[in-house]
Amino acid sequence: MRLSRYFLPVLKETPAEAQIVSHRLMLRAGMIRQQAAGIYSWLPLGYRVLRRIEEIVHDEQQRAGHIPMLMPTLQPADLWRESGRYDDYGEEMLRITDRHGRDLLYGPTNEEMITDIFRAHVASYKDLPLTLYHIQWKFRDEIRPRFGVMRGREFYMKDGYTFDIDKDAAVHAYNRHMVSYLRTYERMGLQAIPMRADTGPIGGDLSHEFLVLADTGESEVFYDNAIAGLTLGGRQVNYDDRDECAAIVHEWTTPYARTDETHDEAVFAEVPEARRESSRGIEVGQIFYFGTKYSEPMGAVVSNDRGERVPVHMGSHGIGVSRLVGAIIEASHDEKGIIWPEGVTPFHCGIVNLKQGDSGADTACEALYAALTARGLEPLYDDTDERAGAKFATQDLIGLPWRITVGPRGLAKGVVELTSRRSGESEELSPEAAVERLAEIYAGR
Ligand code: P5A
Repeated sequence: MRLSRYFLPVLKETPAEAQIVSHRLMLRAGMIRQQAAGIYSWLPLGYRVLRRIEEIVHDEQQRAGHIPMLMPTLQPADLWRESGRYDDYGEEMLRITDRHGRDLLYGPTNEEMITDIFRAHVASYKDLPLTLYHIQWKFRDEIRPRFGVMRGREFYMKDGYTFDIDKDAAVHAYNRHMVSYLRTYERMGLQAIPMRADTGPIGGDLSHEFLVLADTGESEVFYDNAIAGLTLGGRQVNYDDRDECAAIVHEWTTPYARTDETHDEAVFAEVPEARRESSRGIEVGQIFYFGTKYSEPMGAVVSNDRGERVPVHMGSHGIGVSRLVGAIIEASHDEKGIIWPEGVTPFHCGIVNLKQGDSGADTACEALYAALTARGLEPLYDDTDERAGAKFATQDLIGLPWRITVGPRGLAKGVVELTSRRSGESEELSPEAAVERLAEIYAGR
């Protein structure tokens, strides 16, 4: 993309309404625009990051054997009357009446709708296990939407629903989700710690939230720092293997890690004092096992291998896709701006032309642009007439992990400069070597 033809409305001033760094940086970097309280347009740069995150979520869901689909944002109220949640959900639910006087709602989640789909089409244990998911906009009329996309009213969520014949099978589905979520967050450059959680309006008695540690998080968290070093790394996981998934879950859930909702001082006191940590965290996902809470009242029954009709065991599993954009920035920025992890960056690198209009510099930048594109990389080429200082400031603000700087002085020596946004370190190398280096960095991403 050439910056002169792009739409990147960066702000010079820091917007007064933004209280936390991710909100400030998303506004300053021209990623979002607020349209109403807690409702945002995703401008081109923000939209690119949202899409990258969504792609990682899809990829890891399908790796775990989960099936993508799409349900609508608007739902009939009658489905929620069947489960009893139409009245229980309260004021967070946005209720709508259509021209025929029918009650609808803008979905805050989809347990009822998926249960309806299931009961219409599945009748036998032979069709289980089944996990269906979608990534769709949700609406919750939060009393205090704040912190930009972190606590929006309209927000983008991946929500997956599991159907199993009994509790053991459903717990495997739960474990499989936990493992796939750990992989998902790691690919985004995040460490998200699973913590025992309350179940709130979703229900059930088994639930974990995934928390990214950050001072601006809304939850207070308490944990054994033995968990902070755990990574899945390149581990290959067989998602059909119950023991393997259970072992990983055991590894991640044995050290103490809870939010203020479930915190127990007496149990925490058993962790050696030097390892006890308390801080704040951002909830980027939550998983639930709730058995037959929806299948029983809604009649989602299947025949088991003895020919008996039994309600199916269910769970639901969510990732805050739009919230993750903010959470990643909270975890990865400095005083100059955002620092995108390679896994989610909106462009793979920036190209800064120090002397726009100089035929040598222009030709070298065009050649770099073509060479990077031919390697499957997407550069953002700053071909504007801004002075070098302003170009660097924009690059630092929008946070692309790598920048190639091209100017007549370097070209006279046959080199360009490759700079890491994270370390700030630069290296002079030939344009060909710079392309090669970036292709290596992004291989497999
Ligand atoms: C699980 C999937 C559920 O709704 N039903 C379907 C279950 N869980 S949840 O914890 O309530 O939400 C899942 C994730 O969505 C994000 N989230 C939000 N993001 C931005 N703004 C909001 N107002 C908001 N509310 C929830 C969180 O990341 C949460 O973990």
